[in-house]
Amino acid sequence: MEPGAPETPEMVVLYPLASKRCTGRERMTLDEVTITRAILAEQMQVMLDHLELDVAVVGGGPAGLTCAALAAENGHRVAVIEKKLSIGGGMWGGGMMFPRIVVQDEAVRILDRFGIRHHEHAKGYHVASSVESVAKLTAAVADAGAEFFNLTTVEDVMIRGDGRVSGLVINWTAVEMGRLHVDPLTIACRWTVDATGHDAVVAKLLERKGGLVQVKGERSMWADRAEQGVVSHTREVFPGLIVAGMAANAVAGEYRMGPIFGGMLLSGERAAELIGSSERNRKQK
Ligand code: 48F
Repeated sequence: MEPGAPETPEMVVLYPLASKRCTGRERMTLDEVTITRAILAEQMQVMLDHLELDVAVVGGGPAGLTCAALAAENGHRVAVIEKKLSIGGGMWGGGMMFPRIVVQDEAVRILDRFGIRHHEHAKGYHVASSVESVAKLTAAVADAGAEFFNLTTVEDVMIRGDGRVSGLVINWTAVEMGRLHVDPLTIACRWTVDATGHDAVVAKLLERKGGLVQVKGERSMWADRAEQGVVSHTREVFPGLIVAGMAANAVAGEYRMGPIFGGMLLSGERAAELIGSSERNRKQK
């Protein structure tokens, strides 16, 4: 084929200017409409491909990201739905805007698994950069094949005849912020992970809609107790709905822990394990 020749007749129609390929020596001519079309067409396809998920992780904080990366590594079709522009939740800011997090011995293997550098400040207390932690967890989610839907708010769940949470009702965060009256859309998922942090948004939705889940609300600071609790409170609180991270402690009426993050990583790992073992059992039946 001649350098610069359009590859297919369809390309000429869809991308009249872009269809002339750059040979490497000449500068390509950029076409704004082609850029627009590329974004719209590609993202629309990504959205269509993710209308039916194995795992929808609501909230892109440390617990949600860990869960999403590990669930996707296990072969599940996973998406992270995050209402803010940026992924990372409460981890970016470290402690009181000092961008460092502390991770205890038990969870250091998770830092290592995702290539997050750390060093031991005092015996058992490992320190990592919060920015590096978010970046590497986020990269791990992407590398494992999960998709991100940021700027998207979960505003309700779908529960049909089987009595499971089997889907999420979503809308653009901008619609919520603008208090606009715009109907949402719905995606289906076998598993929902409420990783929305202190607010435990999905669990609270179920509480409001018929008291299907009880959210006791988190208690004050007690790092040691809270860090232990967050892993054991990571569980299926309603068919199809797992709570992870601070949402698990909020549901259980457990303490908070501040900027120690081992429990968040371990809780995300536990959520992925619960999904994995439940799916294996289901497939064996
Ligand atoms: O708060 P967040 O980081 O939750 P986490 O993973 O970690 C908690 C720690 O950051 C910290 C702590 C550790 O010591 O206590 O607070 O449990 O992340 C929750 C994410 O959920 C998003 C929110 O923007 C944040 O990024 N989120 C909240 N509500 C919704 C949502 C919603 N309705 N739809 C989508 N995302």
